[in-house]
Amino acid sequence: MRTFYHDNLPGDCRLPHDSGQVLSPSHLTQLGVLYYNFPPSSSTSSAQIEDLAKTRHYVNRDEITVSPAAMGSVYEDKIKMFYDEHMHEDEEIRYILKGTGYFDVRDVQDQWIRIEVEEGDLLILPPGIYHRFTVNQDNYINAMRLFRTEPKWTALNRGQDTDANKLREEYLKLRPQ
Ligand code: KMT
Ligand code: NI
Repeated sequence: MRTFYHDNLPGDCRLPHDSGQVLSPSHLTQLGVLYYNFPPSSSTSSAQIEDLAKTRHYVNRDEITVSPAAMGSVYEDKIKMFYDEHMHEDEEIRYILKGTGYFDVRDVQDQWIRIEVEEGDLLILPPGIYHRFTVNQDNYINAMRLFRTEPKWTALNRGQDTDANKLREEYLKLRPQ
Protein backbone atom coordinates (compact mmCIF):
# COMPACT_ATOMS: atom_id res chain seq x y z
CA MET A 1 0.00 0.00 0.00
CA ARG A 2 1.12 3.53 -0.78
CA THR A 3 -0.68 6.70 0.20
CA PHE A 4 -0.34 10.11 -1.40
CA TYR A 5 -2.30 13.24 -2.22
CA HIS A 6 -4.23 13.09 -5.50
CA ASP A 7 -2.99 15.70 -7.99
CA ASN A 8 -6.57 16.77 -8.79
CA LEU A 9 -5.66 17.07 -12.46
CA PRO A 10 -8.20 16.13 -15.10
CA GLY A 11 -7.69 12.90 -17.03
CA ASP A 12 -8.64 9.24 -16.76
CA CYS A 13 -9.20 8.22 -13.14
CA ARG A 14 -7.09 5.12 -13.81
CA LEU A 15 -3.93 7.22 -14.23
CA PRO A 16 -1.78 7.43 -11.05
CA HIS A 17 -2.70 11.09 -10.30
CA ASP A 18 0.28 11.15 -7.96
CA SER A 19 0.99 14.65 -6.64
CA GLY A 20 4.33 13.42 -5.26
CA GLN A 21 3.17 14.26 -1.72
CA VAL A 22 3.48 10.96 0.11
CA LEU A 23 1.50 10.44 3.32
CA SER A 24 2.31 8.30 6.34
CA PRO A 25 -0.11 5.61 7.57
CA SER A 26 -0.96 7.80 10.58
CA HIS A 27 -2.85 10.12 8.23
CA LEU A 28 -5.19 7.25 7.49
CA THR A 29 -5.56 6.30 11.16
CA GLN A 30 -6.68 9.87 11.88
CA LEU A 31 -9.45 9.49 9.34
CA GLY A 32 -10.56 6.20 10.88
CA VAL A 33 -9.21 4.18 7.96
CA LEU A 34 -7.66 0.87 9.04
CA TYR A 35 -5.11 -1.06 7.08
CA TYR A 36 -3.63 -4.58 7.30
CA ASN A 37 -1.45 -6.71 5.07
CA PHE A 38 -2.15 -10.44 4.85
CA PRO A 39 -0.24 -11.87 1.87
CA PRO A 40 -2.50 -14.54 0.30
CA SER A 41 0.58 -16.74 -0.11
CA SER A 42 1.32 -16.74 3.64
CA SER A 43 0.09 -19.74 5.62
CA THR A 44 -1.14 -17.51 8.48
CA SER A 45 -3.23 -15.13 6.36
CA SER A 46 -6.47 -17.07 6.24
CA ALA A 47 -6.46 -17.49 10.03
CA GLN A 48 -5.83 -13.76 10.41
CA ILE A 49 -8.75 -12.97 8.12
CA GLU A 50 -10.96 -15.33 10.15
CA ASP A 51 -9.86 -13.57 13.35
CA LEU A 52 -10.63 -10.16 11.97
CA ALA A 53 -13.98 -11.31 10.63
CA LYS A 54 -14.91 -12.71 14.04
CA THR A 55 -13.79 -9.67 16.03
CA ARG A 56 -15.65 -7.24 13.78
CA HIS A 57 -18.72 -9.48 13.37
CA TYR A 58 -18.46 -10.05 9.66
CA VAL A 59 -20.38 -13.20 9.00
CA ASN A 60 -20.55 -13.13 5.23
CA ARG A 61 -18.19 -12.54 2.36
CA ASP A 62 -18.07 -12.63 -1.38
CA GLU A 63 -15.58 -11.95 -4.15
CA ILE A 64 -15.62 -9.33 -6.86
CA THR A 65 -13.53 -9.09 -10.01
CA VAL A 66 -13.38 -5.74 -11.72
CA SER A 67 -12.05 -6.24 -15.24
CA PRO A 68 -13.33 -6.00 -18.80
CA ALA A 69 -13.22 -9.80 -19.03
CA ALA A 70 -15.33 -10.30 -15.90
CA MET A 71 -17.79 -7.47 -16.51
CA GLY A 72 -18.11 -7.27 -20.27
CA SER A 73 -20.10 -4.42 -21.78
CA VAL A 74 -21.00 -2.83 -18.43
CA TYR A 75 -17.34 -2.46 -17.45
CA GLU A 76 -16.89 1.25 -18.26
CA ASP A 77 -20.21 2.08 -16.55
CA LYS A 78 -19.13 0.20 -13.43
CA ILE A 79 -15.82 2.08 -13.39
CA LYS A 80 -17.73 5.37 -13.50
CA MET A 81 -20.06 4.21 -10.74
CA PHE A 82 -17.26 3.13 -8.39
CA TYR A 83 -15.62 6.53 -8.97
CA ASP A 84 -18.69 8.58 -8.00
CA GLU A 85 -17.94 10.12 -4.62
CA HIS A 86 -20.12 8.44 -1.98
CA MET A 87 -20.39 7.10 1.58
CA HIS A 88 -21.92 4.02 3.22
CA GLU A 89 -23.72 3.46 6.49
CA ASP A 90 -21.55 0.39 7.10
CA GLU A 91 -17.81 -0.20 6.93
CA GLU A 92 -16.42 -0.95 3.49
CA ILE A 93 -13.88 -3.77 3.78
CA ARG A 94 -11.84 -4.94 0.84
CA TYR A 95 -9.17 -7.63 0.92
CA ILE A 96 -7.17 -7.56 -2.30
CA LEU A 97 -6.55 -11.07 -3.60
CA LYS A 98 -5.03 -10.08 -6.95
CA GLY A 99 -4.39 -6.98 -8.99
CA THR A 100 -4.21 -3.35 -8.01
CA GLY A 101 -6.41 -0.31 -7.60
CA TYR A 102 -6.90 3.06 -5.97
CA PHE A 103 -9.22 4.00 -3.13
CA ASP A 104 -9.54 7.78 -2.78
CA VAL A 105 -10.71 9.12 0.60
CA ARG A 106 -11.38 12.71 1.70
CA ASP A 107 -9.13 14.10 4.44
CA VAL A 108 -10.09 16.71 7.07
CA GLN A 109 -9.52 19.52 4.56
CA ASP A 110 -11.70 17.67 2.06
CA GLN A 111 -8.65 16.87 -0.09
CA TRP A 112 -8.44 13.56 -1.92
CA ILE A 113 -5.96 11.08 -0.47
CA ARG A 114 -5.17 8.26 -2.87
CA ILE A 115 -4.52 4.80 -1.40
CA GLU A 116 -2.86 2.44 -3.83
CA VAL A 117 -3.73 -1.14 -2.91
CA GLU A 118 -2.25 -4.40 -4.11
CA GLU A 119 -2.35 -8.12 -3.38
CA GLY A 120 -2.58 -8.82 0.36
CA ASP A 121 -3.79 -5.37 1.38
CA LEU A 122 -6.89 -5.21 3.54
CA LEU A 123 -8.56 -1.85 3.87
CA ILE A 124 -11.41 -0.85 6.17
CA LEU A 125 -13.18 2.42 5.43
CA PRO A 126 -15.36 3.66 8.32
CA PRO A 127 -19.08 4.37 7.83
CA GLY A 128 -19.65 7.97 6.72
CA ILE A 129 -16.31 8.65 5.05
CA TYR A 130 -16.56 10.07 1.52
CA HIS A 131 -14.63 7.91 -0.91
CA ARG A 132 -14.42 6.42 -4.41
CA PHE A 133 -12.60 3.58 -6.14
CA THR A 134 -10.89 2.88 -9.43
CA VAL A 135 -8.69 0.24 -10.96
CA ASN A 136 -5.42 1.48 -12.48
CA GLN A 137 -4.37 1.17 -16.11
CA ASP A 138 -3.98 -2.60 -15.75
CA ASN A 139 -7.79 -2.75 -15.48
CA TYR A 140 -7.83 -5.69 -13.10
CA ILE A 141 -8.61 -6.23 -9.43
CA ASN A 142 -9.96 -9.24 -7.58
CA ALA A 143 -11.07 -8.60 -4.01
CA MET A 144 -12.91 -10.21 -1.13
CA ARG A 145 -15.74 -8.18 0.40
CA LEU A 146 -16.67 -8.95 3.97
CA PHE A 147 -20.03 -8.02 5.42
CA ARG A 148 -22.44 -8.39 8.28
CA THR A 149 -25.84 -10.04 7.90
CA GLU A 150 -27.52 -6.95 6.51
CA PRO A 151 -24.91 -4.99 4.62
CA LYS A 152 -25.72 -1.31 4.09
CA TRP A 153 -23.44 -0.83 1.16
CA THR A 154 -25.74 1.23 -0.94
CA ALA A 155 -23.61 4.04 -2.34
CA LEU A 156 -25.07 7.34 -1.18
CA ASN A 157 -23.73 9.95 -3.56
CA ARG A 158 -22.46 13.11 -1.90
CA GLY A 159 -25.01 15.91 -1.58
CA GLN A 160 -27.23 17.70 0.94
CA ASP A 161 -28.78 14.41 2.06
CA THR A 162 -25.45 12.78 2.86
CA ASP A 163 -24.13 15.90 4.62
CA ALA A 164 -27.09 15.54 6.98
CA ASN A 165 -26.79 11.75 7.22
CA LYS A 166 -26.65 10.49 10.82
CA LEU A 167 -23.76 8.11 10.12
CA ARG A 168 -21.88 10.92 8.36
CA GLU A 169 -22.42 13.20 11.38
CA GLU A 170 -21.22 10.47 13.73
CA TYR A 171 -18.13 9.97 11.58
CA LEU A 172 -17.34 13.71 11.72
CA LYS A 173 -17.73 13.72 15.50
CA LEU A 174 -15.16 10.91 15.83
CA ARG A 175 -12.68 12.42 13.38
CA PRO A 176 -10.21 14.97 14.79
CA GLN A 177 -10.73 18.36 13.09
C1 KMT B 1 -16.36 -0.70 -4.32
O1 KMT B 1 -17.18 -0.76 -3.42
O2 KMT B 1 -15.91 0.36 -4.76
C2 KMT B 1 -15.89 -1.95 -4.89
O3 KMT B 1 -16.35 -2.97 -4.48
C3 KMT B 1 -14.88 -1.87 -5.95
C4 KMT B 1 -14.17 -3.13 -6.17
S1 KMT B 1 -13.35 -3.79 -4.76
C5 KMT B 1 -11.69 -3.40 -4.94
NI1 NI C 1 -17.94 2.54 -1.42
